[in-house]
Amino acid sequence: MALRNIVMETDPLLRKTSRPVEEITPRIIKLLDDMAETMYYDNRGVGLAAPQVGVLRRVFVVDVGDDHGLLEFINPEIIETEGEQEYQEGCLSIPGKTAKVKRPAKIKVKAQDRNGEEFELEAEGLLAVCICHENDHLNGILFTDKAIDGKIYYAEQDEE
Ligand code: GNR
Ligand code: NI
Repeated sequence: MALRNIVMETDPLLRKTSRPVEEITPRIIKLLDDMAETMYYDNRGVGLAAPQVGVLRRVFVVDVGDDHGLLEFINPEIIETEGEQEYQEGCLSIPGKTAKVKRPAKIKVKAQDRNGEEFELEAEGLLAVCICHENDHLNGILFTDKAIDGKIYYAEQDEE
């Protein structure tokens, strides 16, 4: 495994639409492993999408610290949504900024796992927020685009 560099907000890569994974090659498996390691390296990371490490493929990983543990999504599709919730979001590509964003309260997502098996997952709370946030990355959308009333908060940077 290896850490990958995280692309920052101003990089045009973050505005591109990622392409579906057609075949789960060893390269995609390594991408998933590296993304998990990179996400865990920054202890605030609860998710990471492939374009954030410069790979324009429809892949993301999520771990919100619940009993699901690490979840890997290949070619995800949000197939149902219900209700609304607001959450103060951040992004590893946009350090120091947060904003409140409105997301569905509950979602159902369909995706493939690393074995190519299709699965469905129902999520609510932070897990639903995070899956929506990561899915937006695959479409070149950042949470700052969706900030309620356009309000961006400039958070204190953590000390190293
Ligand atoms: O680390 C992250 N924290 C976070 C907090 C609230 C809502 C969404 C997130 S996702 C973010 C990691 C990231 O940038 N994923 O793309
Ligand atoms: Ni993000």
